[in-house]
Amino acid sequence: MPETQVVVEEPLMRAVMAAVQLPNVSDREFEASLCELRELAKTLGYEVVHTFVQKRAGFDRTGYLGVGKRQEIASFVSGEAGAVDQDGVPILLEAGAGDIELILVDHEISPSQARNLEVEAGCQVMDRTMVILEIFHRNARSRAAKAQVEIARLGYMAPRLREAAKLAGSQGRQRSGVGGRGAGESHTELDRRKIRDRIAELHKEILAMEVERKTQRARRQVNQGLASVTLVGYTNAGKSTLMRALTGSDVLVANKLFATLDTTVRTLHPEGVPRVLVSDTVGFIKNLPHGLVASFKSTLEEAMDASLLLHVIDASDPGFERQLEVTDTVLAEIGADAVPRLRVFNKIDFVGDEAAQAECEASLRAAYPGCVVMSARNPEDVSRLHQQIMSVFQEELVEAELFLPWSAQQFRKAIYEGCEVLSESANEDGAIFHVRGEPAVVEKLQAQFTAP
Ligand SMILES: Nc1nc2c(ncn2[C@@H]2O[C@H](COP(=O)(O)OP(=O)(O)OP(=O)(O)O)[C@@H](O)[C@H]2O)c(=O)[nH]1
Ligand SMILES: [Mg+2]
Repeated sequence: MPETQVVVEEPLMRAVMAAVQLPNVSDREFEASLCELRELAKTLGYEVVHTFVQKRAGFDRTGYLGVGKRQEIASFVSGEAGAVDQDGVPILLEAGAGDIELILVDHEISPSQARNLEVEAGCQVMDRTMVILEIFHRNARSRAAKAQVEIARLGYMAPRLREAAKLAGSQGRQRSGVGGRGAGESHTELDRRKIRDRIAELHKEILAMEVERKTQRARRQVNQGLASVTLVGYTNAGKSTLMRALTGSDVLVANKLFATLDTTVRTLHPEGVPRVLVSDTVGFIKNLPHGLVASFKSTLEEAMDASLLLHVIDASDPGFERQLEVTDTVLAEIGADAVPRLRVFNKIDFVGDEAAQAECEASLRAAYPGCVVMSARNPEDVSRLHQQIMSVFQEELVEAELFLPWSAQQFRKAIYEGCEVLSESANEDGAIFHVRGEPAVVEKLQAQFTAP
């Protein structure tokens, strides 16, 4: 299937990853996390050419990794042979050393750890949180998403800028630490108050946008009844692809993490009764920075008004179970665990050969009763899901008789739009419709015509 977006491939910049494996983290979990960081780096335009790992009981307070590991990284970054470790033993250079632009750290580290690592290795350092914030920053399109990301970034940067300012005061001017890009010397002069003011200003902006959104939302509900579905799930699971397939819309699909940051609402297509709204939402990830959870909460909460959540899971990802748990946790955090949920295991076409797919499907069905196993790229699967969604809502429909006086014929259109009309007859005083529709919609129509 052709990709929906023309991606201009720029040459990737070279980066290394560094990670401490703590005792309570299994090898598998550790590997999965590194794999994900590699994908995050790629989304930012970096190729990871080497990974430095170290098992430790805790992070080194000075530089996250032990001093020996830091020296190893420093010589790899510089690409210069001849360096020696703390015991005077020459450090052997691995192939591909030198010309490294960035060190990625797979945890959130403190400003001073980042700075020390940066100074010793002679190269910019970005921790996992900063990487995610940077991706959100680049992908934010709407005014609301931009403001939310900026709040999260300021929250993250504030203590780091303070640290940089302190250092600049004591050692003269220096480059700022983690997140140094675009946040150079001038930022060290920004004091706390300025950041606080900016955050307050952004909050005000968001609040104003929320009021506007609520009005739109209320309008939508009045016009179209209440049936709505929200797609949620881990980043890159295929939510937007499903959204396109289910609604015939052209939302952005990309093999990148966090392609979607804004909630998009479209109508389920082909339309039926009731008319169902589908929302696409921002994806989740392990260790989603707290600032971001808070920022996106309002956007997500709106989506959580849905009557049904479709939790989309990438069945072809070896780490899908962990991803599923992360999504469940975030949903619980934002208070959405009470909303009925359908688990949709997507990308089954991407799970090995036919035999492997059948085996995977059987084990998923056994482990998650009632789940859907499908491929968003298979039109038959999509139409089956479409039917399943419709039947959830149709179960709640009621049949009723509506009497419309001849004097109120302007409501005809509303009846046909809001309900399925099973039959129509007429007498001297008006028309009688036998309809099937959502209880709320039928009730509202009834109230409108019978009102004196
Ligand atoms: N093979 C296969 N690929 C799929 C399927 N569904 C989606 N993809 C691909 O997976 C990638 C991610 O899809 P998106 O729809 O952008 O994922 P998303 O969940 O919206 O991701 P975020 O917006 O980043 O949270 C794209 O390259 C899609 O083409 C599927 O059923 N099978
Ligand atoms: Mg998306």
